[in-house]
Amino acid sequence: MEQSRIAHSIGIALDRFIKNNQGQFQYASGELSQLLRDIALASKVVNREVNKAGLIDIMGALGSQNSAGDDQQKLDVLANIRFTRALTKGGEVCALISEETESYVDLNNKGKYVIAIDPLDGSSNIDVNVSIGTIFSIYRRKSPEGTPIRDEDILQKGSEQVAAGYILYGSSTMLVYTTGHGVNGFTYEPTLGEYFLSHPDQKMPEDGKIFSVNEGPAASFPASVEKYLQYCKKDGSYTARYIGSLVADFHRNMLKGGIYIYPGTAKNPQGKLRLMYECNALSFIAEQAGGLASDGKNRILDIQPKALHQRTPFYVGSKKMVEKAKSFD
Ligand code: P6P
Repeated sequence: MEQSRIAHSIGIALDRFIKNNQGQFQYASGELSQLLRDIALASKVVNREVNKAGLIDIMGALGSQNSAGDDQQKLDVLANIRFTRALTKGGEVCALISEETESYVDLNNKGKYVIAIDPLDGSSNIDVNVSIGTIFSIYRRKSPEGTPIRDEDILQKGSEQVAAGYILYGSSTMLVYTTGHGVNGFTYEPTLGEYFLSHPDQKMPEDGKIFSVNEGPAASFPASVEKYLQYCKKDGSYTARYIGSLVADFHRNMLKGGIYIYPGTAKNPQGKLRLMYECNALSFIAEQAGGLASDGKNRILDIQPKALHQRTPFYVGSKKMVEKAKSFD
């Protein structure tokens, strides 16, 4: 019997992949490797805690609120601690922007990078065993190393990202990231404690038939969104899929084609999702995979942030679907 049929090859390990491709990264080679290694390490710890959440007392709300007044789940806070610790130890990060903290956290003013992170997005789904995710953006600081952090380091446009990614804690755990040279997906093998390349050079289908929208508040959607949804429904060949966990909905649309829309509503006129640590990262990945990301009018990556936790309407997914959705006014 052919040996390959006995021992099927597994993809290249994340560490090796980062090293093999660090030449593409425009800054000092070892820095990105260290940053991504720190994030991958923290994600392995979070993955372990997410997977046993039903067995130990870390489910449910903590009884506190985050900067936006959202109820913090115990795992939100735990994940924030894990990522903050890993990035502090790595020494490469000067400032950390997190959904879980009001202001940015000053980690090490000799660090050259700024990270914006949603440590555990969709955490209200933990108790019902639905997939959740981590979303991160990596920026290069603008101010000189060793000097105090400035607003120009923190409030950078999404187009300034040097890397971005997400971890999906789903039926399997995946880390998907880009450094501006395409998108690659890695699947975690818990028995080996390693991520292995499973989705090389991911491309988002140019068109699709899946729309991901919570139509509960549809009565207060902008007319353009209503018209687009009517267009899809009238066609009869579309499917509505909404997991209620951004990373899971985004990842499915990456693989199958689709559009995710979180528009402005009466309750959230600027939409619910955050520009700095949800939309920018997924927009960078979407564009690198051939998709589009818009606020309904403008390219997400061109938006100049004015506040850490600012929200934006979010249309992201297959190029032709986003273009069609934007064509309605
Ligand atoms: P709604 C989770 O709270 C989240 O930030 C995203 O993961 C998800 O897509 C969205 O909000 C769900 O919001 O209003 O549909 O429950």
